[in-house]
Amino acid sequence: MKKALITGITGQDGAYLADLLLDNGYEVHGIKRRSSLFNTERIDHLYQDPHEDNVRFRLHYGDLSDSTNIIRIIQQVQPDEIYNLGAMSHVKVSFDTPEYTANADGIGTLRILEAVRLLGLTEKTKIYQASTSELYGLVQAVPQSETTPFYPRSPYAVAKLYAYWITVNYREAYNMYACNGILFNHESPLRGETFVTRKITRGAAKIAMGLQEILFLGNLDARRDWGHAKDYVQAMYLILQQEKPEDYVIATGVTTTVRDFVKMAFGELGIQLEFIGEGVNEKGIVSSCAHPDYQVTLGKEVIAVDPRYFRPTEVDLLIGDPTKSMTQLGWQPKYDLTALVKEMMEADLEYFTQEKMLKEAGYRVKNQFE
Ligand code: NDP
Ligand code: GDR
Repeated sequence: MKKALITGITGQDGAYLADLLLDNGYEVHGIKRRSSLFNTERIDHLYQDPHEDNVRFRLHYGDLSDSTNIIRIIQQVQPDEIYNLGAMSHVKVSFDTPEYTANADGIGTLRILEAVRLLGLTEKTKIYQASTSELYGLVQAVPQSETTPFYPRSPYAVAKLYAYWITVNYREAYNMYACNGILFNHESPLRGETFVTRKITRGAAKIAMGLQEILFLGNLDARRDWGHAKDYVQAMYLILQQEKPEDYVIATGVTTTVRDFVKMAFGELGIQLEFIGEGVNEKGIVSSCAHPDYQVTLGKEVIAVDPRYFRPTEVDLLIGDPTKSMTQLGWQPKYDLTALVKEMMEADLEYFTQEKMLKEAGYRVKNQFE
């Protein structure tokens, strides 16, 4: 039975990847951080009592900033495959915590590679590094492919640039099977609540249900190539099943503005929005509502711009060229953006329907910080 070790298993991609690898017959080990609250909500359904026999899913406490911890876990597990998904993954937050981001996202990758080398596992263990379209940053050429030059625009992207190149370097220097998946934005109902797509689907659901008046967003002009996380973890797996280790772009090849994503999300609820004004004065107002139960009135402002969400340096346009992954890996996404938005909206509507019922029954609902 193959063994996989996943860093970042409690995150969006870690949860989908663990599901996939368990389905493929793997023994799956994950590294989770100690937290004062439970942080395993996305993988709770995979829990197996460690006291039982034939357990195929185990968690280990750890942190990418702790070399000895990483070495010990890799020594204990002796994985065939490591998926390094752990990271401080929020671009805007990386401007507030640049040093920590460099440590976890940049040096954390080195710690994994070095542990495999020191433990003499270079022939056994294959490594997947979660690289990102943020590496392209300031637009040099579109669509972005494996050969497009990088120009990172945030402490997050700069840390990931180090991680990208150290992965390439260990592959070339020590003949390791180490690969970068350069993944464009991918979303799902499990997406962290402060990334723009999930913030929008949650906001739209709450506004439609009368739980929130207005949704504040940042740059509505930014364009992203959005796919579904379920499709993208399939690509991660395929990248480690090839004869030769190589780097691959994973993307849909379609780009959409944040503004249009907002329209699509509200559109799923039968609510049409019209955007008026410009820059910080831009507003999204309700122009029609086909759903009798939703408490939105025509002409009501539901979207406003708050410069607090602007980034000091922005990535304006991402659009990936997935030709290599489609031809070499045989990778094909099953979801398009319409199907993604629909799934996310349905999940958030269901969530807030339950929350509304709890609220009406007198339960206190959690605070939400953005
Ligand atoms: P999430 O933010 O959902 O998950 C990040 C995971 O990393 C969480 O499990 C988190 O733990 C863990 N983590 C954070 N810091 C550390 C640390 N110091 N040590 C160990 N683990 C840590 O990200 P996604 O699942 O969306 O992304 C997975 C990876 O792919 C990330 O590396 C991200 O940068 C990269 N990526 C993501 C893309 C996307 O669109 N989603 C696109 C391209 C790349 P905890 O739950 O405790 O916070
Ligand atoms: P991104 O994702 O920075 O591309 O990084 P995010 O969803 O945070 O932003 C996408 C775009 O939307 C604009 N935006 C807002 N963003 C947030 N978070 N909140 C807002 O209110 C808002 N309003 C507008 C942003 O300015 C940006 O242009 C994600 C992460 O998953 C990274 O880890 C990953 O590497 C990249 O995708 C590919």
